Amino acid sequence: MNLDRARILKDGGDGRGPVVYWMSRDQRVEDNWALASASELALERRAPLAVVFALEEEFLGATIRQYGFMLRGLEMVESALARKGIPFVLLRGDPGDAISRFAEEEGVGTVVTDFSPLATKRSWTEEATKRLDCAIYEVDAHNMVPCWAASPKQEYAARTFRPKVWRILSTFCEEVPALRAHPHPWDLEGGPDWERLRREISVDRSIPEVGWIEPGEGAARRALETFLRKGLSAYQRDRNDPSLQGQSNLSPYLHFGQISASRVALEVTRSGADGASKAAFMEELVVRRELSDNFCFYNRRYDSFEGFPAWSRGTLNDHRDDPREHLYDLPELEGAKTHDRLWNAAQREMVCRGKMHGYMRMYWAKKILEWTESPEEAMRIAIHLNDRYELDGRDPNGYVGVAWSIGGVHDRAWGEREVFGKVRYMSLRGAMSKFDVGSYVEWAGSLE
Ligand code: FAD
Ligand code: FO1
Repeated sequence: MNLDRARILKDGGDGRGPVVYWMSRDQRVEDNWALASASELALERRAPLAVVFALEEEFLGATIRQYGFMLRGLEMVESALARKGIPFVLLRGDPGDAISRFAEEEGVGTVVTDFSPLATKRSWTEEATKRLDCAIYEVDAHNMVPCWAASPKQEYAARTFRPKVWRILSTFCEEVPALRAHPHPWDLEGGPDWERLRREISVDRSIPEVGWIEPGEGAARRALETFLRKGLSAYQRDRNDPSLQGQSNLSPYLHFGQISASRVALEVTRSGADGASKAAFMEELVVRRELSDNFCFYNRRYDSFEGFPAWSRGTLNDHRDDPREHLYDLPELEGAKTHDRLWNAAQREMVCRGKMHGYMRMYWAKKILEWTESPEEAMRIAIHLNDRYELDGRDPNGYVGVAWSIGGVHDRAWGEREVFGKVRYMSLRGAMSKFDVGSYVEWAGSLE
């Protein structure tokens, strides 16, 4: 592994004792640099190895829809690890605290964890780092180019980030070695009773799980294969048409780390699909996705008005008191009760399927700015709904997508108009000129 992929958070103890991979963002066994490095360290030291997941039952507005998807995926992680002789432990409670206690009780020698730029995971990791006596390493197992190596600062736009990432991408794109069976046993208490856990956890159950997408590492690989076979060649043409199924649907898997972005990139590059479509897909997967991590890593206000660039704060302030033709509150928006049938259809798609089409996400968030009292209120509502309903929500891509739509993050100034100021506007008429709005609305109306 390229050593820039890992950071030492704390050097501590004599290194003796079992090795733990504290899994959080990268919930998979294959293609996982954090797990691979924990395994290599444990083999080198002839020490036992375990994977520990700390379950926090109130994570950024997630409901049983997302917890169900995640826990079913983790159940498969446990089985795959068992085949390699590696125990999987699920702890409950505040993750920073739970990991520290576990490490102390079990005499752990080293903890390896994965990386997320979001405040919640950062605070868990800080807490654990403060309390642990042993060493703790952080491995960016999510990004193709580790976030800290891609750029040392917040980037203005895709155009400034793109050349930096592409320049060093090849130095990080190696195959992760297949996980080896672990010969040093660790007799830990058996894994959870999954059925019972799903019944028992105290999470919001008002938003149901969805049936159209199967969770887990195996399902993620099958979804990728299907996309390579049937979708990729038309990606360039169809991806921005919500009345077609032109996207890969990989975002729920990528969000929960059930598939690695590097694996997706590798298979896309190797495929014989149309070159323009491959390039368009790689731009989203490599540049746009990793740019979101860059923003959240270097901008602590990634989910608020204060995180917007100065030009957009200025222009939105200038238009703060502009009259709004329509004003809706959260229940009206949540219930898809606006005057705009296209917006209502997108809201229904998210509520019923847990995944809104990418083109509609931009339109949806921009209309929330247009129809609420302030950009702060628009941010709050858009993030609340995105995190509550989307399978792939609670993700840097979500915070940046909302901030791009409402606050011009990574975008440029456009012609000035009411409410939006110089932030890019999107209209129903524009949508109607791009795709068959009627067919999308009809389809969304048929969803249950
Ligand atoms: P595909 O088009 O098949 O793309 C493949 C992958 O590329 C995606 O899975 C994603 O990882 C990446 N990607 C594609 N578009 C973008 C983009 N605009 N920015 C960053 N990465 C991208 N994405 C999320 O993963 N989670 C979210 O919560 C989320 N919320 C969004 C909210 C708004 C308001 C907006 C404008 C965008 C949001 N996006 C979010 C980005 C994008 O819409 C989704 O990643 C995409 O629609 C997911 O579907 P897919 O996997 O089928 O995409
Ligand atoms: N990670 C954890 O370590 N523990 C959790 O309990 C947990 C819950 C969770 C619920 C919804 C969701 O979308 C993600 C969740 N994650 C959890 C994963 C993770 O921390 C995030 O994906 C990253 O922080 C996003 O960058």
